[in-house]
Amino acid sequence: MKTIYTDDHRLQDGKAELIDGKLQPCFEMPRRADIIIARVRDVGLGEVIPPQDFGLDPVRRVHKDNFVDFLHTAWDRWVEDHGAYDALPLNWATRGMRAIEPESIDGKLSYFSFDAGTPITAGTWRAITGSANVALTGQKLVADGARSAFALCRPPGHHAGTDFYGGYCFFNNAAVAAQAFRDAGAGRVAILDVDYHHGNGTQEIFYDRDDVLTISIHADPKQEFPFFLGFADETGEGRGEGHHLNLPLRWGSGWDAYRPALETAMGRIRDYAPDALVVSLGVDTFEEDPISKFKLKHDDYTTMGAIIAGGGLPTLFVMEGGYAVDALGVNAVNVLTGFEAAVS
Ligand code: 6XA
Ligand code: ZN
Repeated sequence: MKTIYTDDHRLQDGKAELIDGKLQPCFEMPRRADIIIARVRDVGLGEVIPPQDFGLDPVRRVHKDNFVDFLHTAWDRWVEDHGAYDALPLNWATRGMRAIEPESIDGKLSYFSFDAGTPITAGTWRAITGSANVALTGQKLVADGARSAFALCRPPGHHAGTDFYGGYCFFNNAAVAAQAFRDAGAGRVAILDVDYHHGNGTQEIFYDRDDVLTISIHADPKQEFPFFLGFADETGEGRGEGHHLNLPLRWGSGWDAYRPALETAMGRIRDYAPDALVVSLGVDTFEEDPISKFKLKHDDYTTMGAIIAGGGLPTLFVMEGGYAVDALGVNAVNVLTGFEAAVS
């Protein structure tokens, strides 16, 4: 399996996120991808290639123009007003307020974000366009006939919606890739999100569509971030009705609870019979993850890869979360080697 990777991810190097009532060093740090690419090379997973530049058109297929333009200009506008320190929002429009896009940069940060954990930095734009290109390059490999590819995206993407960012995510790399599959002729595409957190952005982007099935296995939103989406009764709307599946699990869940959910997800994917599968690959389900409360172990990721391979589909893996940094390479690459061992 080929891996698509660029050092440009290091340009997203936020100083601090608001978490647990404190401004703390960002969990979503460059070392995450450095550890994963080192493991890819150590195990000899396959060739590591740089991304091609696809421009912004494929990004604009799933994100609104005003959102893309905001991300493009946010850093410069922030620096004009506040100086060269990472940009974080201060407040949000809640019930009873009006979500009208403000003119000032502070207001725009509030309008387009949903948390205070996702700093916009000097290098954010180059990192997020690089990350989207990593996903698109992987998509092209698979569309051109590869059985699988690993898009080592960083920053991650699954929390980003048509016009919002948060949860360390700016552009929804998996959604951009899924749309690119459709635009390259795939009739139906499935997205399986195995990150610990609900893929709220991915769901929002495709919620009224029947050409992209989205499935997310995640911590129950009654307990866990992002809190306000990912409940089991969300099944899609309009044409999308029945094309979205949420499988929330309680804090403390281990492989015994996870495996049946994954089997259910794969069963639904089989019934849908898509032309391609995009896997939002988060490994923050690991027992030692510092911000999560599932209990998966190293070997469970190998089994996960084998189960996903059982779908028999052209498969693009897109990196999402995972913060037990030293174990990240082993866990992420275990999914990929588990997948490869099961297909060959
Ligand atoms: C709150 C938690 C952000 C979760 C990011 C993540 N700062 N999403 O891993 O999948
Ligand atoms: Zn996550």
